[in-house]
Amino acid sequence: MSNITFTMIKPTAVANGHTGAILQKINEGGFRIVALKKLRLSKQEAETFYAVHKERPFYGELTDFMSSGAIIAAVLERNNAVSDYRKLIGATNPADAEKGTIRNLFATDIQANAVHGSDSDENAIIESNFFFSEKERF
Ligand code: 3AN
Repeated sequence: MSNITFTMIKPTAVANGHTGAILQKINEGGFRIVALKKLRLSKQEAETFYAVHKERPFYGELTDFMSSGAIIAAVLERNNAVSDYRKLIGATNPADAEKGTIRNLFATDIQANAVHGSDSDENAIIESNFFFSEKERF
């Protein structure tokens, strides 16, 4: 049980002006922001980040989408960070996401589902390292 997770606020949620509200939900959920930045992924960086989904039918669309505009990347700290953050964001498909979760409030569809959240402690570390050096964490 690690105490960090990695999140991205996805391009549509950033473009629709939901960054502040999502960061507020993260704060209210008891997560401490260890690192934070706004950037745009290249198609190639999106492909590397989502390499585990390479064989899935939506891989091309997903990596187009994730490189289509600015995102917010962050490392979050809290006890039981990975599973408690996934509770806070709700199900992958916003139609199934519980009321009050980030995806229920801010997602438009299964692809533009507002935020990413790591699915394991191991991936939280790999994903955090993909975006942030030690000097960018506090
Ligand atoms: P989660 O983000 O909840 O861990 P994953 O890992 O299954 O879900 O999927 C990664 C990302 O791929 C999702 N956040 C979503 O943007 C996209 N995705 C997942 N399933 C689909 C699908 N059926 N059609 C289009 N995009 C999808």
